[in-house]
Amino acid sequence: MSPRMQIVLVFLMCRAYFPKYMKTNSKQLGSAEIMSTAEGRQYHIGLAPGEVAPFILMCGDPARAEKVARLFDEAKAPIAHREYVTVTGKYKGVPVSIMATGMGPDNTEIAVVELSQVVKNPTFIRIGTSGANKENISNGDLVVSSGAVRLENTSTYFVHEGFPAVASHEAVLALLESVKRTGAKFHLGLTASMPGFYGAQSRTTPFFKPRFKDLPGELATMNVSNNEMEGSSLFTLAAMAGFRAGMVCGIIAERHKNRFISPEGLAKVEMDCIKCGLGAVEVLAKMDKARGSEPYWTPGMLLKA
Ligand code: R1P
Ligand code: URA
Repeated sequence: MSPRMQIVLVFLMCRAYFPKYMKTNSKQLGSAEIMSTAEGRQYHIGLAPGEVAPFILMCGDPARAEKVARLFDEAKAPIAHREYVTVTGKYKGVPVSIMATGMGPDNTEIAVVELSQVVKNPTFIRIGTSGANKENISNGDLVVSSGAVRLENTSTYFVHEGFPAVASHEAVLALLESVKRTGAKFHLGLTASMPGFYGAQSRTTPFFKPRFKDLPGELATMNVSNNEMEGSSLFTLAAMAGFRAGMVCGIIAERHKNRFISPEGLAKVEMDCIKCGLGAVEVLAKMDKARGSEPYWTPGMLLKA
């Protein structure tokens, strides 16, 4: 048999015995668990390797993603699939992507799992909005999260109830450095991540009375700064995979005074939050350079620089 025929035969045998790995149809998914095509395109987010940068900003709202992309030095065309909208470009020379995930921990789970298949060693920075529990935190402030209380249950399908949802120390430091530069009032603290906006955050609305009357008040007594919906699933999954993750949120609701932010205030705090996230990417890129081959960034590296 000619060498060429031998190659064809081996290929046909592989395809018969390992169909999962030998797809010829580029739209065919690997299996019902590995939800990507042979070229690595992911089922929900619609992205393939090479289309996402290792620094990934995330937010719920696609309109915010567009505002972020407008601040890039250069940006490729958005890739939109279902509620996931992604733009990849550069900020201050650093390759970066912004993904709008839509709302909730379940959307975040899909985003993190699928993004992890298309980009090596990602760093996730969530730039969100949130409601304040503590009286010293007001509309227009920014909160950098040190960790998140896992009040959602998406993460419990991966880890024990006691598993901590913590932000990576490098992401926290970079966000703190960056948040100072925005000029906004800011806080560092714990965030609670809920699986919903109304009942799960004790909002009483016509027809729908929450089961727990005052979660924001209770959380304030535990020194939990703010509430949102994605942080704990992001931190949990990133920690499981050994990736960095951080979060900064703009405060748009004072739950302690039952007061929502003004439209002008909302536009400002959203932009402050975006700038904080982008600035953190810039800082992290510098920290990575200073770190060289060291596994973790430590303050001693400043002394050497
Ligand atoms: C609720 O209004 C949404 O806003 C917050 C919550 O986490 C939830 O997604 O974040 P985003 O502003 O990033 O969407
Ligand atoms: N996002 C939330 O999840 N809760 C708030 O109170 C405000 C924004």
